[in-house]
Amino acid sequence: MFVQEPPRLDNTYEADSLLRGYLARALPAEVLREIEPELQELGTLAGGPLYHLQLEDRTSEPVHIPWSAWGERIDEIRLTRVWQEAEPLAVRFGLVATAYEQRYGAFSRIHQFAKVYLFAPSTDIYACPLAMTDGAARTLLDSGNRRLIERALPHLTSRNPATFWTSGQWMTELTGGSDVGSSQTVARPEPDGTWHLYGRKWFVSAITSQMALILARPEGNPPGGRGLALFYAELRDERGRPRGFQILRLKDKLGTRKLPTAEVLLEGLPAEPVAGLTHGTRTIAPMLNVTRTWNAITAAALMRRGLLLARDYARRRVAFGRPLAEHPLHLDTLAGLQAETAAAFHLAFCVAELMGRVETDEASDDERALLRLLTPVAKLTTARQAVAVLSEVLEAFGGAGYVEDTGLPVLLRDAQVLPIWEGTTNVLALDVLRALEDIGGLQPLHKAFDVWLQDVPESLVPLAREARAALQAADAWLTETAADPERLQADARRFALT
Ligand code: MFK
Ligand code: FAD
Repeated sequence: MFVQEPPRLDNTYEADSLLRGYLARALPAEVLREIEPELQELGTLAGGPLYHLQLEDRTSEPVHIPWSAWGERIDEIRLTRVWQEAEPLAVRFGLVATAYEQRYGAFSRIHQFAKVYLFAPSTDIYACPLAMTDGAARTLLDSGNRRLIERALPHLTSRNPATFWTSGQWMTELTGGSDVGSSQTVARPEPDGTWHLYGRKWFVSAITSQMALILARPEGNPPGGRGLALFYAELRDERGRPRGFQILRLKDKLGTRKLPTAEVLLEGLPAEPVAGLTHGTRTIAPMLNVTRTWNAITAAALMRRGLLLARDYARRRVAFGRPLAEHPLHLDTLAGLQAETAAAFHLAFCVAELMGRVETDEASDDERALLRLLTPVAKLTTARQAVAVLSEVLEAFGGAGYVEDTGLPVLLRDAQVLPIWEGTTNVLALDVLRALEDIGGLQPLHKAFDVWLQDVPESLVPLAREARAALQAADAWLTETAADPERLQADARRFALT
């Protein structure tokens, strides 16, 4: 009886010519030489034991235990096996720490995100708490709050699993996840100068985190985002019990099902302001920009995982007398996916490169401006590409791509969250407009383009002409719509996606 060979993964670093080619161009040779053994090790784990554990543990999900057998409110969360393995590995490989140790200066973000890119597809969205942890570290540093930096940074950037903390990002309420300024959670001061939070947060991912950055409105503050303040809270007491909040339930989601995302009732959670008692959305913006970059890297990584599997399968699956890999139309389909993946990869890593330069004070003003502009562009573009590419990847397996125990459908389900969380496509398209206003238009992009043109190979000249024409059209559109804000908004998504 015929039995189909399944797709196989090997060392995902070795197999990834896109990543290896990029790192060889982007990093000095001695840096690459030093970090390569680590990338090799991560590639071996990601394509071997972690991938097999993912398949083996496919159906398990986190469990919420609200009460102890004897009636005590405990809100315990039991995590899946992959998640239990992922945390110590993430700490050992310094998936957050690398960015803050800055061992390779401005290249440290490339180093970090190369590891994230290898790690993320094999760890069931454990990248989510890591992204928020990185975002919290950046936000606290940018806030300049010395006490909180000294208290939390050593945990967030720890290389020791016993002292490592992850952070949550508690923003979204029933009133609005895009319109965060409509939040109703209240912060009450106590006579002794401490603060307690009351309200309901509607989506709280990685609810097992030790700390969170939380938006709440100090009593008496005006409505809107400016009336919110950003608070820091340590979430559990020494026995692991929640401090002044209850987990109401875990969300029953389309994807990211290994990630415990909770609804939470705040009943006096002790918290501390991070940077004054107003302008909470402005204060949390560094968190948004960091997690949006993780989102873009994860999008590229999930596409790459799907493609590696589909390419391997094309060599094993025979149809009409020859492997799929020998059918011109199937090859053309895979080549299209490869092109989308490569484009997403380069856009995401371009943001990572700029972030590294900005964080080490090596960036010019134009590069700073470019980072502000390209972060939402990269998040919104790569997220949509991931959904489209992974849908096509499933089709490349035929019916098997639609069957759960192949471990393939989860790729598409997980990808579908990428355009929704951390700002939907529309919200990010509007953020592109906000960024253009902050940086004074498209000039930084024109200048970066001029620099790129200086070394453009002959073969890319027609493409460069097209890109120049697109930039000029964008300028014309900005001038044309300047006096018509409604049209500006209506066109924002089309603009951002081109
Ligand atoms: C695996 C991959 C990793 C992913 C992990 C994800 C796990 C977590 C999942 C989540 O979804 S967490 C929740 C994420 N929520 C969002 O992303 C919120 C989406 N909504 C927005 O982004 C809105 O645009 C926003 C809440 C920011 C609107 O806020 P406001 O206060 O109504 O708007 P406003 O007045 O325009 O902005 C306030 C200030 O913030 C302004 O500065 P000023 O006060 O100085 O004028 C803005 O310039 C600034 N700002 C807003 N966005 C910014 C920013 N600054 C820099 N960068 C940005 N992106
Ligand atoms: P809405 O804001 O109601 O949006 C509905 C639609 O309206 C969208 O299509 C949106 O694009 C559109 N829209 C909204 N405003 C505009 C506008 N001005 N112009 C044009 N279109 C607009 N949040 C957290 O704070 N912490 C978490 O840990 C967290 N984890 C999450 C995990 C998962 C799996 C998911 C799915 C969500 C999570 N979220 C979290 C919430 C997430 O950030 C929000 O769901 C998201 O920001 C959208 O907000 P919303 O659900 O209120 O949708």
